[in-house]
Amino acid sequence: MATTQGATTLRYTRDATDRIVARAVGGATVARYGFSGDGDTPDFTLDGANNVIERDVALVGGVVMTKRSGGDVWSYPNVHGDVVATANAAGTKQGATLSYDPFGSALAGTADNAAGNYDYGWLGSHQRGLEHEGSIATIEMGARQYVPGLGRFLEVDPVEGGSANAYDYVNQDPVGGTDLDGNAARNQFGCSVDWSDGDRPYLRTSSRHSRVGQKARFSCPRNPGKMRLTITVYRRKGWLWTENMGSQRYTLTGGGTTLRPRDFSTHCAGGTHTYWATVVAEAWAPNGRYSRYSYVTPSVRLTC
Ligand SMILES: [Ca+2]
Repeated sequence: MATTQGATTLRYTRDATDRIVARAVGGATVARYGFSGDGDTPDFTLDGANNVIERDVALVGGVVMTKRSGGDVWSYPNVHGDVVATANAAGTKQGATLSYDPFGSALAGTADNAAGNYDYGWLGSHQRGLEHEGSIATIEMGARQYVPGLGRFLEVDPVEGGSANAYDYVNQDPVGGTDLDGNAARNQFGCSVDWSDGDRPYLRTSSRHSRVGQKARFSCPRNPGKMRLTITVYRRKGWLWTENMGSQRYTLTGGGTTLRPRDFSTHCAGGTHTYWATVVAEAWAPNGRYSRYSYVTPSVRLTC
């Protein structure tokens, strides 16, 4: 894929698994990226003449060491995984402390920890490449390019329902969630919700109970038992206000949970009213932070 901005043309070459294996600026290949495993984080970098110029070593705690003939660079992340400081081979901090706005725009410069103007900054401990050759920085998020200045992806979501809309990034919660592969929003412990497996949540209600159903699949492989689903049914009461008909909560367990339609034991009010329900899924991290996914069902008109 090639992108041209002003006089600068960038081209990435990808392999069969969509990993970037070469980067060209102005038609000349300036870097090739090599991998030693099946992930999309490069382990070594070659120049245009196929000489190995760098090796990337991912260390515990999210530290990434860039081994270079010109001197190793150590990149240290914050708790979000953003590179906030670099040190040289002697352990001496280089330059100012780096910082970013919530959506990833660099506020205090860019680290030089990879070849050329393609470095690791925001989410740099995950080796998400920051392309800063041109004046508009982009971040390579797996399947898609992300523009931190916009908080949006440049391409449509390859997985329908992976986030709030086709270009949205992690439901606009860039602090609590990530989308490292560009396919679906995940919270910091890898939890995600996939609405694409069936209908959106719906509400059916009767004189005896309401039924809120959907087929969303919640996946929380590293954090089982830490998700909760809350269903709340509302009734429109007059033009300006609504009545909360009550909530029910369900704790989700297991590495992946497919929700089935749920009965909800609220009673229909007398007369003809409009009802709707909110479905909120929350995933907790051990430190108390959580990600939230919410959906409002279409409203239904019912006479009891
Ligand atoms: Ca660089």
